[in-house]
Amino acid sequence: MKISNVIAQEILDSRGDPTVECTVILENGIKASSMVPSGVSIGTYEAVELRDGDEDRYLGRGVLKAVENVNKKIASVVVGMDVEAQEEIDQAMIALDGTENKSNLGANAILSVSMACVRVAALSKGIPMYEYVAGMFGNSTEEYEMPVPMINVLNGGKHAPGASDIQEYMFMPIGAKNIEEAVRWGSECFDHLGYILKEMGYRTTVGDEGGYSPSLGSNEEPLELMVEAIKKAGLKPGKDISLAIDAAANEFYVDGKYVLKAGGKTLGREELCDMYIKWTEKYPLMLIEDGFAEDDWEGFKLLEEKLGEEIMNVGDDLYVTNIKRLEKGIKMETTNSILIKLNQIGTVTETIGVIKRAEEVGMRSIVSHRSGDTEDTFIADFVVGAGTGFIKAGSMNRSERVGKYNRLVKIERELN
Ligand code: 2PG
Ligand code: MG
Repeated sequence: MKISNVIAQEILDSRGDPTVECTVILENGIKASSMVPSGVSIGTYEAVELRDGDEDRYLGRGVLKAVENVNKKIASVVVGMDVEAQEEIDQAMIALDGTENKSNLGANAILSVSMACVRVAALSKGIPMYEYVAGMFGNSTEEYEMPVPMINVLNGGKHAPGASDIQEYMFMPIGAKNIEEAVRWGSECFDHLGYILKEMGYRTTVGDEGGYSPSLGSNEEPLELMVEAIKKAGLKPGKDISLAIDAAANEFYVDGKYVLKAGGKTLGREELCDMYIKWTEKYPLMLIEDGFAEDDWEGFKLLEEKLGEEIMNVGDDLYVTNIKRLEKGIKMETTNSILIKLNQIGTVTETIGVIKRAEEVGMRSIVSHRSGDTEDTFIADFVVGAGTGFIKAGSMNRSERVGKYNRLVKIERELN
């Protein structure tokens, strides 16, 4: 079915910052929309999110230029194209942009169209989006793998200034029999963690991704409290629920050193690695994301050599869902896993390419939200269709996070 129009508009994300929503309309009259998320701990090598820079509106964070780029420039090339020709559509937008990092049209402009095409194509075919995505990957549409969620219950770093240096502490309900149970366990443990913090006299206000943001004065204590919360919920740490962190170490990397405010330590690459090793020995920590800064390939490699057999060593800002950076990581054997964010690269086609390449070499992919997200549940359907087995979608709190979990539970029920 041919695209008859694409219309973008400026809306707000979960931080109240402007972002792009695009509606794609087909010749049969069917239409669907998608909303682009936005990060705050952004990797240097991410595709460019176009902002107006006009200080009179939203402190310069408006996206009217990106909106106009969709409505005028992108519309002029994609209108008339077959909506199922995702690769052609994405390639046409990449060519129109003409830059390496999509700084001309904006990755936010391009991705809004790319995502909306997927959604409207599925709708037009009368199938669920996850099934359509499975088809794009060449995956089975008979059997689906539901993902293990990474539930971010303690926020720090740029997502909660004043809390821990480590940006995210997550529950991974690896022992749950299905996504419904995983979500229930996550919610129960999140509540228990809240009661524990309250009893200790800490604040239980939440950060950008819906996790608590206490000032504990230590980066290790959160792990201890999480284990306690798992036990309080009547579950077994390491068997039912394991732990994960996203250090987002870029954010505390200063002049070649890792500067941890909580605890007042400045660590070199080896010392930081030793800290992670110690944590994996003491706690059921099964995943470390961005343990090192985005250009500290040697740091990731060191962790991979020491712990690659035991834990998921994940690159996020390291790879920025970019095939070139992934290839470098594959060559260097830097990590065993990669975080996937559609807006880091800017098209669905390129995202699929990165996931497929990772799969080829036995690396695991985790489909992820951004800290500034929206009510769009695109990644829930996307991860089920992609079948990567892992999703990172925030806490059991704040609707832009819980919405993704609700959608996953509904998909599971539908499949059963
Ligand atoms: C991350 C993300 C999402 P942000 O670092 O993994 O949790 O944060 O969207 O701010 O980059
Ligand atoms: Mg990250």
